[in-house]
Amino acid sequence: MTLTDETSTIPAGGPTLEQVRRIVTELPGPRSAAILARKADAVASGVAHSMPVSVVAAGGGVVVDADGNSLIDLGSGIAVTSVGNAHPKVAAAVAAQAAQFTHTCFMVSPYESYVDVAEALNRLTPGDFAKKTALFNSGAEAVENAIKIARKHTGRQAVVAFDHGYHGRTNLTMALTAKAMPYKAGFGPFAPEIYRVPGSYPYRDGLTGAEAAKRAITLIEKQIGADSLAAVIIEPIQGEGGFIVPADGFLDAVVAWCRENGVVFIADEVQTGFARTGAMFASEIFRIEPDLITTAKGIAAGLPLAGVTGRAEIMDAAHAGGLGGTYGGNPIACAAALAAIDAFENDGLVERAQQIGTVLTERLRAIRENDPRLGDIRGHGAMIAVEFVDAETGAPDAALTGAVAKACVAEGVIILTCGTFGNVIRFLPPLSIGDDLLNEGIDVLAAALERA
Ligand code: PLZ
Repeated sequence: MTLTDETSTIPAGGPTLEQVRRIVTELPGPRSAAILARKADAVASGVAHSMPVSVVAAGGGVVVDADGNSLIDLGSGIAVTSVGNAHPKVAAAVAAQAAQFTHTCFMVSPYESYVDVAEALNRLTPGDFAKKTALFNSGAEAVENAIKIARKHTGRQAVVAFDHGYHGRTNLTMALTAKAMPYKAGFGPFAPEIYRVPGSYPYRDGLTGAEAAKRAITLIEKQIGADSLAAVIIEPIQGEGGFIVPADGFLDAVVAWCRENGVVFIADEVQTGFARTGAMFASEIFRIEPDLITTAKGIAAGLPLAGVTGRAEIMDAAHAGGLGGTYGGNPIACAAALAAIDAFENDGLVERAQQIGTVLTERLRAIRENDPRLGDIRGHGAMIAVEFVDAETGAPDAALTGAVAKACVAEGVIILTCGTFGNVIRFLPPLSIGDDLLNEGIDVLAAALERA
């Protein structure tokens, strides 16, 4: 099936899209270049982009641009299109809902799909206790609301976040986010009563989970005091900060301390949630049961939707009318989420994420055998990263990372970097990608590394 206009033949998106890497022009090609020139004139410079293309279709494991270039997708729009771009069930659910009603505002006239999503989140998130959910539009908004709820529940104000943490770009979440450039520089003043402590970064701190937890807890007790602390918020695997997997024992020790001290433990699973890590939620990998969990990204396959889910007595602390927003839990986004959740639960996507993790990890380890610049390979499931270092000193090598990423982009592989030191390449492929494209993407990376 194709959509045609006078000038071009644009393929339909979704899994029927030809699954191939094909570069037919330089990037950007002439059509993309013309659109990107208009972008430069019309769109604020602060909204940057990493791929020099203008997209017309995507699906399976590829993204197609306006010039007919077909790129291997190893980013999923930053961990969002996990079920696959333009997934047929999602596309059908969105179209059907759009034809039915597009918006009422759930706070004015409620509808069933919001309740369905809440029930699904209450059921799927870890913890065998009574839970409730509230829906929002973005990951940052979910995080903001989790903090509001924790403060209301505890009657306390302080919040602890961690080194290398990322929680969003709004004012409160900028304060929670660790990295200044590009997220915070020049945008202050930031929200008060946010404190940052070191977490667990085994490759760089060499601490056991118990040691790292003790270091964090001591700082919290000495510098903040448990009596003032509403919440501790952490990504079970830190995303933008470099796919940092904490040492065993770190998260459970922090959770146990929070519980002893009446502090709300919030797991930010915006990036790790929904099968991404080879578990429905990364908290399961570390056997923790957070009091509150924030979700977004993968939940609705690209439609803007986010959630806060957690212990019913905490979630109910906010007074009626205290939580909400015009669009939170929009019916089209909820329809997309229900279709995506159906795919996560019934199409073997948790297992597929595990397989993708095995393929990526084995390939990257084989490359490392002859290339000590690959300092650390880490992650779970379809959330894998490699940290590049100077082979002699072990210092972060952002220049190499940037050069390799740039070479991959030029050859038609969508690759994302991350990390506090800018020296991490992360792999977040859609779970709908085939092994052939996955391997081809790594082949391109390996060749780029040899040249770099
Ligand atoms: N919490 C753990 O990963 C978003 C940010 C991309 P929003 N991460 C991608 C960018 O440069 O803006 C994220 C996250 C975690 C919160 C967020 C924020 O989610 O939906 O972007 O607001």
